[in-house]
Amino acid sequence: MSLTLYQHPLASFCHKVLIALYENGTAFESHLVDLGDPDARAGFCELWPLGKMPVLHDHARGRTVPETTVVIEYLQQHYPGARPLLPHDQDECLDVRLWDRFFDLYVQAPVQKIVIDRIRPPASRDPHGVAEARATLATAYDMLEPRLGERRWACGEDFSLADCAAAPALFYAGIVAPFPPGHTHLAAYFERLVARPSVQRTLAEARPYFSMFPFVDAMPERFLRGGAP
Ligand SMILES: N[C@@H](CCC(=O)N[C@@H](CS)C(=O)NCC(=O)O)C(=O)O
Repeated sequence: MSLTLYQHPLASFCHKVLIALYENGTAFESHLVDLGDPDARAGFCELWPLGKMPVLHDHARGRTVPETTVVIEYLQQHYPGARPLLPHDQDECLDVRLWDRFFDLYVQAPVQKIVIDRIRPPASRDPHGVAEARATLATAYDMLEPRLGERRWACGEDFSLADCAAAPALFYAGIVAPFPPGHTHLAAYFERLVARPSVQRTLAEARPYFSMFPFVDAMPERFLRGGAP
């Protein structure tokens, strides 16, 4: 097996790459990284000293590839499947990259801020930073609502890199900050995402670990239970 993905099934950025792999049926070996284990963390940091998951290692080409967006572009270049996740047209590609950045930076990042704050000792919590993160999420939801009224997927009719980023970002965002009731297009897009087989498979693999999620108390029963979305 040429490709090894260093990942953890609960981690949202790992979901982004898993969805891309499953969309194209790309063969890979999974190496579960427990960053709570000091030896496992030290070993993983030898691959990528920043210690951020996932990281792809390609044995055939002798390359270690960190950063989810780069990993997915790498897969498309060197292990293309039937379903390209970046368009060939360069202008369309810019749009896909923009919305990929949007979901990573303005949905996933605020969610991480809110989640990490919950597990900090009370004295080191950051209420101001959490309020800023919640405001960013609210703006992101407002930006997505009209856009998703006009498109099936984040950038049009084709499922893309941007949707790989959107699925885990909105999955965890919707738990820590539920979509406002009037955001029907956003809610409908989320349902399309979770109905996608690649996303269902990723969530099914995460399910045994959901009890470790700091906001598990707010997770909808249907995700805890599994089965049809
Ligand atoms: N920009 C990175 C973000 C990766 C990231 O934040 N991964 C999280 C898991 S969802 C992580 O490894 N966190 C561990 C830590 O910060 O110690 C990417 O796109 O790969």
